[in-house]
Amino acid sequence: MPLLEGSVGVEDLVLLEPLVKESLLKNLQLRYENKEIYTYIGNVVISVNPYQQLPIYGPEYIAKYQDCTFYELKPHIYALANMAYQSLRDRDRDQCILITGESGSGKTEASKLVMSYVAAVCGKGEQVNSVKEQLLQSNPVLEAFGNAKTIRNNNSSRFGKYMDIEFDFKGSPLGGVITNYLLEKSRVVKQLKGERNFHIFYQLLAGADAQLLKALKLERDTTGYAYLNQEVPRVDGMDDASSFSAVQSAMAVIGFSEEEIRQVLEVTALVLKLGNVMVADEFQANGIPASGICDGRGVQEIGEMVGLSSEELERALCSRTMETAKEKVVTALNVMQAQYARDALAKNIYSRLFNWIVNRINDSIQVGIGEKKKVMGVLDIYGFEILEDNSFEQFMINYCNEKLQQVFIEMTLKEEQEEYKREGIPWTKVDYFDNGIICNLIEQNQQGILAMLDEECLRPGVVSDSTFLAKLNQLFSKHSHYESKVTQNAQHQYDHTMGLHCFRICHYAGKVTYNVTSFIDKNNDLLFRDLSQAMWKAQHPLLRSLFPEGNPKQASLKRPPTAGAQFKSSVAILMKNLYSKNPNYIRCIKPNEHQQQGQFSSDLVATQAQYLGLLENVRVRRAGYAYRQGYGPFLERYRLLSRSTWPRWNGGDREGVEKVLGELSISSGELAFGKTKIFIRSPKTLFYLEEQRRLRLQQLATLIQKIYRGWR
Ligand code: AOV
Ligand code: MG
Repeated sequence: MPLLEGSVGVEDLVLLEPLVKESLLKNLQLRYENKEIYTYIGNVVISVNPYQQLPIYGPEYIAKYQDCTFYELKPHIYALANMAYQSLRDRDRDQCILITGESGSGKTEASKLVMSYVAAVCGKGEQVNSVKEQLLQSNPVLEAFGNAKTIRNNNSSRFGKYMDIEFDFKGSPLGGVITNYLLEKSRVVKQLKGERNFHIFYQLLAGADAQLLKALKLERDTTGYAYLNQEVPRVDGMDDASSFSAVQSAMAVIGFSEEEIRQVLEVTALVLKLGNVMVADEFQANGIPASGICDGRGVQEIGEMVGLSSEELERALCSRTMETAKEKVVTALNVMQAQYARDALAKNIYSRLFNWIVNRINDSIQVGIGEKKKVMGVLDIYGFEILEDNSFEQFMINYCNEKLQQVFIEMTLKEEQEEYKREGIPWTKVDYFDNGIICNLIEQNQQGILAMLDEECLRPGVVSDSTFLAKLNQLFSKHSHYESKVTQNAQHQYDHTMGLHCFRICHYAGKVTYNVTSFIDKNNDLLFRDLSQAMWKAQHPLLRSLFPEGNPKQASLKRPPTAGAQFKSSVAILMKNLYSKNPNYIRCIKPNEHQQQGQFSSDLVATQAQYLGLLENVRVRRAGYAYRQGYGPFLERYRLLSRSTWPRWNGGDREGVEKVLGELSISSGELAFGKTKIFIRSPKTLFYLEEQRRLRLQQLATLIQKIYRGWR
């Protein structure tokens, strides 16, 4: 076979010849340059972000893919969505669609394509359509509150999302459940150079009419807000004002009442205004410096908006109450502490608001208990990130990606090899990197980095980010995927890029240096009780409901789990859920760092192809066979192709399959007979079988018509 078949490269990398890194890249590039952004490895879809609208989506294309089997048309996300949906509907297998790739590679767009495809092909009727609308409209709402412009992606997801779409036995959608993972809430109070806060803030300021702005006591100009990075008020190609009306109508479609929408916007405005609350030095009567609020009007406005006295709010922001068994001691906070308290409050209000919105959407789309369901899960998380300065958030995000890579390895590569073993088919072992060792380094009970972090957070005595780092250095100095200044010095490696407060993990997708500053604090994620109690005292129903622990009657002394522990357990639940379903993979690739169409940076793609393990994936797939099916169903589908098995066959399934394939004289190298399944090497043989079947069906139909006419 020539290196590249036709001018646009091979559609399935399994057919690539010779199979080496260079030809794989060249193939992806050639396709990309011809606007063929999708390529298969067997049933895995590789998607290279086009950064332009291609005319390959919409009803016409959906209709085309709906009537075809997976390999019949050009590779497309629609083909994958179709295969998953049909398998769910006709074979009663729960599905999950796993979309991975680094930040800006196109995961969120891919997930929306999957959802819109499924919505277009499943079920009909008024009731069903309204469910579909609600499911689809959850996207703009969650993107407004959970996405932001970053250096890597103008619409970057800053939270992880897993959505189960639930269907009845006929394949009509009943509703769904959304699970969200760790919003990057530090963004609420601070953004990196060139980045923005969450979209909703800008949308609100740009899109609210004068009346709404007045009611929320906001100014239209973004420059007045300390929490909004002043460099980038706008993003190219993004219309904040029109997005705002889209978000409002989406909320209405989902079922938020007008009152609920108003309250959500009030809380959003509250966060912005909180950022402008200035804390400055004051002196107590005894001369000890303490903090006070110097912009009284802001606090008063906030107080009026949420029904809280300004004294109460000021007290909560500027002092801290310590309770012992016997007495209460109130201490004044210094300016730094008070600013910290203010920012902690803003972050907490916003992230709790986000959770509330997700729960509210779930209330609308949830399915009645007891209805028999089939499920399709769609996973779209934040992609792997390497920034200049990586903190706790990147650590969590990359940990999650590490786990997903493990799912991919286990479910695709390992499963493929094991299936061959089970079926007794000869197999040449393909080596691939198993990242289990890195997952363990991070998450192992009592011994992993997260466990060490928790230990430091809970340990009495003086703890700090440095004691945490010291502990890691001591424990992991010999670990092959851990590095730090200390371990490097011990090995006489002098790397100037590594700071003293840093540790580095060699992730499957590359080395990332994490700065431990604030790890303890972010993991603790504690809010001074004064603040939660003040919020609970507010008259504003939504705000108040976000702080149930502020209720003195409910205040428990039990410490809530740390942010890391919560994240780890939600990731574990996610993994269990994914393992219980039939996986379908979309591997997204980012073609360049500039969010530009038509640019294909070979180096950048090569790195991604390498860590996504594309070559190993093709090798495994090729060492093997592109297609396999149990003898029973295979015979059922193709037995009409042989005189021995049609119209009647009394022998065993396997013998039947041998007869059919023998009569079609398919070369024996193309086939392997496993214990329970037939394996076919190339997709071409499958096309051939399908084509023969189609012709035969036509023949039979004509025959039946003839007989029928004869009878009349
Ligand atoms: P991500 O989800 O993988 O990043 P997105 O799906 O947000 O990446 O894609 C980034 C941008 O690339 C989008 O806003 C589009 O402009 C463009 N894009 C992606 N896929 C397509 C497509 N199929 N057709 C046209 N344009 C596309 V992150 O959320 O940052 O990891 O955390
Ligand atoms: Mg995204």
